[in-house]
Amino acid sequence: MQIQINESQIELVRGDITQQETDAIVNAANESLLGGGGVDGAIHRAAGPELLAECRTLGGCATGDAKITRGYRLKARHVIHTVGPIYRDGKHNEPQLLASAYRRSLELARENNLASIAFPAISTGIYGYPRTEAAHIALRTIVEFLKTHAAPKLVRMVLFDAETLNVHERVLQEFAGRAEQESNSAPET
Ligand code: AR6
Repeated sequence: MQIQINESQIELVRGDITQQETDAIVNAANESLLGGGGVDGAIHRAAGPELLAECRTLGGCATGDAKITRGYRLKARHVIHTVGPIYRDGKHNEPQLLASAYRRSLELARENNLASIAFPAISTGIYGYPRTEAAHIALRTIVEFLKTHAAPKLVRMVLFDAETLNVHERVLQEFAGRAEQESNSAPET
C-alpha cells in the first residue's frame, strides 16, 4: 500500500528491513547502541562488525533520539539508530517518546540529504508496545512530518509479519480517508 503526501510517498510492505535498498534503514536499538536481539541483532549481523565498531564511538543514544552511521555490508548506505520506549502502561510518556524516535530519524535523514528511509515497527517487539497504538503514532508522525517537510521523498515501513502489515494498512487507510475529506472540504480558490 502506498499514499502520497505532498511530493513524498509513504509505503507499507511486508519484509525484512536488512534487505532494503533505501538510502537509510532505521534500527530499533537500545540506549547502549551496542547491539541486541530482534531487528537490532539482524541489522548488526547483516552489516558486519564494522557497524558495532562505529556504534562504540557514539556514546549511546537517549530514548526518543537517533544517531546515524554508515551501512557497511548492507544495501542501505546508512543506518539510523533510534531508541523507542519500553512500554509500561502508556502513562509514562511512551507515546511522546515513540513519536520522537520517528521524528528524530526523519530529521536526521533530511539533514543528511537522504531521499529514502525504511522503518521497522519501533518498540513493538521486545519493548512490548501494543501494535495498533504504535501504528497510529508511527504513521501520524510520518504524515505530519511530510506535510511540513519536502524530504525524504520515500518513507517505507517494513513490517515483519502479515498481521502487523494489516494493522498498519488499516491505520494508514484511516489517515488517507481523512486527508481526502480535508482536501474535498477545502474552500475553492
Ligand atoms: N525486519 C523488519 N522487522 C523486524 C525484523 C526484520 N529483520 N526483525 C524483527 N522485526 P524489536 P523493539 C520486527 O524487538 O521492540 C533489541 O534487543 C518485530 O517483529 O526488534 O524496539 C534492541 O537492542 C517487531 O515488530 O525492537 C532493544 O534492546 C519490530 O521489528 C530492543 O530489542 C521491533 O521489534 C528493542 O525492542
